[in-house]
Amino acid sequence: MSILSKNRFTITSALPYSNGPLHIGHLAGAYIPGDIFVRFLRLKNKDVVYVCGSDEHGAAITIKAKKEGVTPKEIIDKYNALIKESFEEFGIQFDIYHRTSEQIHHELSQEFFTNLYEKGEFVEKFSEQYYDEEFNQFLADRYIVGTCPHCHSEGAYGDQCEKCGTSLNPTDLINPKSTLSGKTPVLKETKHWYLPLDKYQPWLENWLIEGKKDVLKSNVFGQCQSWLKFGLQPRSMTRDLDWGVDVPLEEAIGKKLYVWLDAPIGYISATKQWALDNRKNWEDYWKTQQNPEEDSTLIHFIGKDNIVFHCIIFPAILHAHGDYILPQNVPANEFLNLEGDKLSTSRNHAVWLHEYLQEFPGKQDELRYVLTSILPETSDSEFTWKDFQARVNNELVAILGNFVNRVMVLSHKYFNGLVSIGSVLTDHDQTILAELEKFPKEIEKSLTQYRFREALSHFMNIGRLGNKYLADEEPWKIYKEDEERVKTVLYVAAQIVANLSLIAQAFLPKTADKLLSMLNLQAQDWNKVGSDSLLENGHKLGESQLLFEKITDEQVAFQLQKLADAKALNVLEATTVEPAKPNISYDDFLKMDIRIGTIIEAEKVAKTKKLLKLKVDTGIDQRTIVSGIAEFFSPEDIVGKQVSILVNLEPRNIKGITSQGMILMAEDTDGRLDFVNPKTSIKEGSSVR
Ligand code: B3M
Ligand code: ZN
Repeated sequence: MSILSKNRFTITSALPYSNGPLHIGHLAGAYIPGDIFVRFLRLKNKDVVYVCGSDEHGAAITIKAKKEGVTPKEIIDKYNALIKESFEEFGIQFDIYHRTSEQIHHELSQEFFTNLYEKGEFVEKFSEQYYDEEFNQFLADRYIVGTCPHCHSEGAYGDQCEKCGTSLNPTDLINPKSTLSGKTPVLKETKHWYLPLDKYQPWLENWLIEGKKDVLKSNVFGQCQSWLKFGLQPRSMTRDLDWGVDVPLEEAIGKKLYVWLDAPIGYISATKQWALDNRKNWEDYWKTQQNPEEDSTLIHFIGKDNIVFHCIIFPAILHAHGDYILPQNVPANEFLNLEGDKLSTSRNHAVWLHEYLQEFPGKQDELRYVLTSILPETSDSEFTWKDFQARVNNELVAILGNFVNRVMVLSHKYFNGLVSIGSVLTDHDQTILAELEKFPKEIEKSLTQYRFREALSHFMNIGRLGNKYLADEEPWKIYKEDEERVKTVLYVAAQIVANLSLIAQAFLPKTADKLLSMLNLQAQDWNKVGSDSLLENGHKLGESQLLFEKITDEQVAFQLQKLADAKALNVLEATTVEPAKPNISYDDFLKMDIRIGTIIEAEKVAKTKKLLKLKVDTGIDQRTIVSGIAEFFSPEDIVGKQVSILVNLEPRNIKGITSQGMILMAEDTDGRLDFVNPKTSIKEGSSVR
């Protein structure tokens, strides 16, 4: 059954963290698809609310604040404003762009927590959490990085590996490190409230795997399937953090809700605020209705790294709460790459929207068009500036712009902008109009299956149809001998332009406005699309306007240079030696007991890539030390080697092994390691000062 049999829709696009500006990857992931879909639904006269807002909690914000040396509040205010403006500029038509720092959101999030708490849904657990002893604080997921236990890539976060998408708990990480001090964190006991995802597994299997196998896109379904196959684990819904929504419990003073508990509730609180502002009832858009037929259809537009949260965790929360509708679909996109490399905020390898707006003023639709043409709908895709130029010049300018321009110019030149039917329609005219009539259905079909690239190419094919029609008829050649025929040709051509203007409302809002004003036509809904008489006989066209301009080679070169400069800066930064740390006293130095010892045994630590378990003769004793050097040294090569050892470092538990001390290593900026050791053999136990 087509989704269009439904009347009411609740559409969301992922709430961006307000810790940085937006880039093209954001647009291509969750916003352009969501916006096109919503525009289409509105053209179909559906009752739609489209919500979004800034995600202003979690470590993403506090880490950024720490980096910039300002308060989290300053960070969220700054980026919320910037992000909101970018969305407006690109015509992303949210009904509300809200913020999770608003009171109404805190209250609703706490209501969810309390509801689940009172029903006894949470499992309370004392657990050991990573704690940074240097910074005296518990470490939130994003403050811990390490090796992913699934794909073994480096730099996985405590809650998720961005390489393979697996959702993780911090203790799953191999060789965890605090991002605050760079040190290995210690485990310390704390109490938290867990959502028993394992308990909901059977329900999820039924609802998601059984119920949605023909609904979800294959990339989304595949991910869900593999998580469920792996087996869901309880997940803590609270955190030891100082920024976020307070846990509404006496005994949890100082703790906050997990950001992935409160963030999706942000969709609901945004709707609540919008309803208050617009005399609507928010429950119509979120609660189950007496008659299930009247339930709103909930659709989440997101990027692939958010799939687990929208397909598994949030639905489980809504289900546990009860009375709420569940997502009908989650058409997540894969990732967009840029010039052969992953988009990266930290490496500044990106096309920032606020910069694009300055460098290409008024050209929002050009970017919308190109991004829509290459959306990573089923697999990762690639943006290059050359391709951007080619698509703008060869498609927007040469096909759409050229066709519209010829119709406008000729109509004004020959008939003063009057559209009139002239003589009778020929067979050719009839065929063209019949073809025109087929497009809306095709586009509708693509859009309802979230195939936006395909939908856009149908749209452009209407422009191609128009151009071919003019090329076949050559009205400029027959004007002298058969003016009436030229009238008819331009009448047919103008109907094609009129159709383009209505369909453009879904994809290219600025272009649609220009076209409508050029045609002197009112905006109209999707029922009118496909019609062969959008412009009446005798209609007067408006003024012609420039639709698109060519992107020049200089513009492309400038953008490529910008990316190259960013890359060069990164290389420079990466090879720059770290500045010295603050001075310490001589006494501080003397606290470290460093000795020369000899490695007498060495073996790999099972299931890790980096760790070796060493037995070392320190002169004082023979002890076990776990060292992260396996990528550079094999066990057989280092037995018998003399090394420097910090012998009075507190013992630490690494992968279930008690490590008593640390082997001192030299590490260069590329992360290469070597021992700090004497040139000649020195007696074990000799001290290093
Ligand atoms: N802020 C994560 C992200 O931008 C997060 C999305 C929340 S959606 C409820 O990837
Ligand atoms: Zn991984």
